[in-house]
Amino acid sequence: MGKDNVEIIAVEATQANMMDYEEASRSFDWADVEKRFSWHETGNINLAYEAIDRHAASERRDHIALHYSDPVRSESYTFEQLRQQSNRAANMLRKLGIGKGDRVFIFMPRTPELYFTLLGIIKIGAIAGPLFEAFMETAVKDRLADSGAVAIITTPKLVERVPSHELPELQHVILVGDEQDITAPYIDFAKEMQQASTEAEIEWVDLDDGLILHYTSGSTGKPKGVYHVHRAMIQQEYTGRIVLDLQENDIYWCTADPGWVTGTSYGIFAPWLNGVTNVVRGGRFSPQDWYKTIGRYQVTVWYSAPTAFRMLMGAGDEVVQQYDLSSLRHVLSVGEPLNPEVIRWGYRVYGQRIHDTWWMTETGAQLICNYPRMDIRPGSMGRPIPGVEAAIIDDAGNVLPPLRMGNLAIKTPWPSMMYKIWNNPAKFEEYTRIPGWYISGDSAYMDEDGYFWFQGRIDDVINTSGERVGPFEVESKLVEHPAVAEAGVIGKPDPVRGEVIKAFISLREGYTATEELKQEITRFVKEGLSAHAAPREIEFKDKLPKTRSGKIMRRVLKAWELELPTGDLSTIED
Ligand code: 6R9
Repeated sequence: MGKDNVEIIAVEATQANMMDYEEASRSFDWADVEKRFSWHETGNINLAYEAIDRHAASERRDHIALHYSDPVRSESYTFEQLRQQSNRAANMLRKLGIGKGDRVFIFMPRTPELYFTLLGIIKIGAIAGPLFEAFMETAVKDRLADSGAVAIITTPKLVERVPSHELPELQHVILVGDEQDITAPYIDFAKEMQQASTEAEIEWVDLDDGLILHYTSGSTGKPKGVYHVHRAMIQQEYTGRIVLDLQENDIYWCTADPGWVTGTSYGIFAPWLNGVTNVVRGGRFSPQDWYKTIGRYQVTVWYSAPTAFRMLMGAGDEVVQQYDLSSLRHVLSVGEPLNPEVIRWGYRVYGQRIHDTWWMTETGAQLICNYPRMDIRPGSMGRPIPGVEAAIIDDAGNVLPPLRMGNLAIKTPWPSMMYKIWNNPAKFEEYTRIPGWYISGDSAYMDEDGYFWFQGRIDDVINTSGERVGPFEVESKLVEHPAVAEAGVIGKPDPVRGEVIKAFISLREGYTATEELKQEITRFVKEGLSAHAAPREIEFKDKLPKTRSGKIMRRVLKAWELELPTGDLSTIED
């Protein structure tokens, strides 16, 4: 069977594979996974201990835990070295009086210091809040204010975007950078780390104690703080084994930034809970550097996102041939629909099936996946992993038969499910409004063999390059601009980014629609919120379609954009 024939991926299904899956699902018990953790014996619970210290106390002590590189730095750390560095970070934070349950944010580029700090936060039982380096002032402020963060670790450059004077609860600002750039009241990370002991007591916690807060976007309101607890480690370890297929000598590379849940659950926790070497690459995306990274470290398992694969595909087959990718044995994707075209391309040029996985910030770990021994149906997200039950349900909570489209729902609970939304119990209830089910907000259908097929978001959340952007957050920023009267923001389909942000804007009296004004407004969002939230396209309108209650009807804007029928307009203003 030649690899040029793409349909092989879909028709390789054998009865044996199917039975393997059925069998695993039948005999599955989360209690068996729990037995793999040291707390099962000792009763002492802390994710950072399981991820680092446990290995440092074993024969894997001197095994490489982290290979880090960016255009200027290149460093490697063993599990024992990570144990020591994260202890230093824990001591540094404790010295400031930070402890269990405190929210501590990290706002810096991907460097080893980020990883030491995140582990240190977890070791003292505090709650880590990772932020994308790309966030501008409003985005940073909203998240710190909502969470009541007491400390932030950032850099001399990025600290300009931390409005301390508007954040009364923020007591400590720690800077990672050159000493001469750091003056009081800022704390010098390097100096504190150097003085701190490499030994630290770990704060033992309960499985339901706070671990991490990931802010993510919904269709209304400000971004919400998705609160995860230490229990999540059970599913992160498990999916690391059965979905990522991590084995003792693997060299694993997850390309995600820890500002995104993929960059923590699978860029930190899953590999280290499994004691596996983790590759982190700082700096910007470039096909050449990415392929070089695979060759240089001999990466075996690679987890990335559709946008990245599409950009790699765009860079062409010739580039691939210039690098050694022969070490790869398992490739996975998450974040948005993985185009069949990309799967075919990956199979042809990498000789690898790209395994799609579906999950969300709120779910904490993978739920519906193509795992190693499963046959891939290009375009499908895969099947629920053993231990997880998924269904398509209607709005009343009835389970729909195969091939009917509806709400993608997961039977509650599972170990890594979010514990709550910070400060916002009402939001949490929206997800669990149907008893026994978690409503994802995605629509999908299931085929007759139990494969799930993603159809879209039920709400207006935009997915651009795999990042969730709430239209409301962008609209709010847009109307802050003096020229903007009203703004409606939608995701417009895009071949590379999945969706791009398009803004419909009505102008205030006295402003004229010009190309310069478009550019100025775009810059305004870029500098005020973040580059990825800035509209790629702006269209000026005299008036925007609104409901009687004054809500901008994004669905109508979308219909305009796609030249589709506008549907039921009974609630439109006039
Ligand atoms: C991990 C992560 C979650 C939303 C989710 C869905 C979309 C994620 C997908 C996918 C199609 C996949 N999504 N994986 N859509 N196929 N394999 O991405 O978390 O940033 O919270 O996004 O992303 O719409 O609801 P998050």
